[in-house]
Amino acid sequence: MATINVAGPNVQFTETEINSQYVYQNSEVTRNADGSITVTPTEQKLRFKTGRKPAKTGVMLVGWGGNNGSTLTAGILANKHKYSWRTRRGVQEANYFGSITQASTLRIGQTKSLEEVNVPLSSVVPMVHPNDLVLGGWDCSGLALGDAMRRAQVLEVTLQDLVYEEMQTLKPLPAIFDLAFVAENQEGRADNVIPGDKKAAVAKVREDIRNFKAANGLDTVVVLWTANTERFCLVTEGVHDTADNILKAVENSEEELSPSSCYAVAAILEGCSYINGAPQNTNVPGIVELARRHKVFVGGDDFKSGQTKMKSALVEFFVGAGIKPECIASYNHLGNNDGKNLNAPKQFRSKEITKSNVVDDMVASNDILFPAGTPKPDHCIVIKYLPYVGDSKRALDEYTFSIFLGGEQTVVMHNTCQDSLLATPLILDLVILTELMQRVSIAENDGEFQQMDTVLSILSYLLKAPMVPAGTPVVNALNRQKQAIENILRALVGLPAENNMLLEYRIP
Ligand code: NAI
Ligand code: DG6
Repeated sequence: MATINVAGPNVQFTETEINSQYVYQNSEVTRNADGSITVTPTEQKLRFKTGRKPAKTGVMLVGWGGNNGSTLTAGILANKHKYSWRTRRGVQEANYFGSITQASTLRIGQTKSLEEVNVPLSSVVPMVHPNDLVLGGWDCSGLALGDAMRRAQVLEVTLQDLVYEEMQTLKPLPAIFDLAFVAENQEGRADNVIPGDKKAAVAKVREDIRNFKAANGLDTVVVLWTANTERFCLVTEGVHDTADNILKAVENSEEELSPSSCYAVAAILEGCSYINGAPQNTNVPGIVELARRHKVFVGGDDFKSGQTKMKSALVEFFVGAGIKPECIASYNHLGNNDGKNLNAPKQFRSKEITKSNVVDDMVASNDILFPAGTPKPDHCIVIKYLPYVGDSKRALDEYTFSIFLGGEQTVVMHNTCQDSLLATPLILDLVILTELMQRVSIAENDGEFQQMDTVLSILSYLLKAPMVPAGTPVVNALNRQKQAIENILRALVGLPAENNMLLEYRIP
């Protein structure tokens, strides 16, 4: 994808870098003792430096043989080979629908004759193309990827047949596995496990990353958890609280150190960013400190694919419209292995947590609808495992709102889709944006360039319970999250944030 050219004094393109100067305009607010509010506009001079050449990037998936992992692999092969396949509706061609970097556009401006111009998100600054990603990873089930794809029952059979042979050559590496963290019903799947204790397993995974990088001549590897949802680990002082204690916990093969945290430690020690696509609390404070020490990114938690994405758009919209959400009932049933694992109470609880907190910032943003001390909306999450429907997840949502003068509005939504076909494009975006941010550095005034914060909160749009740097607000509102991505991309090439004032159309 060709990138756009930006002219003007705020950006310089060298052969290897894009250097931009950006005035970050913001507002500082003081709450006064008498209850009034004083707002002071602020300006901060920033400089961004972006490497122009995307790194040769590898992705190591934890849970490679699962529905998401096998679907992602097949999807990349289908696109790379430009496959098309017959379906009952006609011939289908490979695409990357559902990925914001590959299939969404942003308004870059208008021509002199006031024609609005939209460009692909991926054309603002150079990004890795998904077809160029090298995939690898681990799974506690040793099935080769072709058979894993068939087991998943996600893709059209005609597409499966096209990619099967190539996928059969791909085999997941043995996993760090501990049945104490996933549902007992997963035991039968675990035939590909690293023997020995957690210390030995972390060392083996580190070696796997080094081998993968060398064998494929990669510049960088992103490690991403798309394995089963674990129960939350019991965060304990002396074990999970600092980088040194986490390293000690690995050394001691600590029982309460989850497999997902073990992969995180291995990734970070190998200089790889680590993203958690499931709900559990993998990135405990000690992991974040370790990542900061090694100057890599961590992100999470839990892909935001369907019901929650709709919720974080809808509630933002209704609260913004001055309509008060009173009650949200969210029901799901599904029949894939994710549903089977979530059938166990502790693993369901992890998912319930990430699905539950997604309206908090929107409720807190409006004290006309929600005066201090009044209850938040009733909000209930139900997930049921019904094997027959497989990967075709059904989500039913009922929203009840208070409207003008005590009136009531009820909105009901029914969403049916292949769960993994919504989730896998998010994996691409998470990796592509992470690789991009690895090439970006930022400086204040004449200060030194540094990396963005270790906790990569720009990924929030893609995740249900976004991790943010300690002490900073969590934004769940979907539009705000998308705007953050788009405006940061614009800043990288010296363009002002999109303000949608459209004064050029309004001034006579
Ligand atoms: P899946 O159950 O098909 O795949 C998970 C894979 O992880 C399995 O192949 C399993 O053998 C493997 N595994 C389990 N423990 C492991 C370990 N310790 N090390 C290596 N591999 C391990 O699940 P699916 O549908 O691919 O989802 C993956 C994760 O993503 C789940 O945690 C799910 O909750 C989460 N998620 C999925 C979404 C979706 O729409 N598919 C959306 C949001 C989150
Ligand atoms: C049922 O809720 C199973 C889950 O794994 C979800 O399918 C997944 O977390 C996606 O959730 P959402 O809320 O983004 O559709």
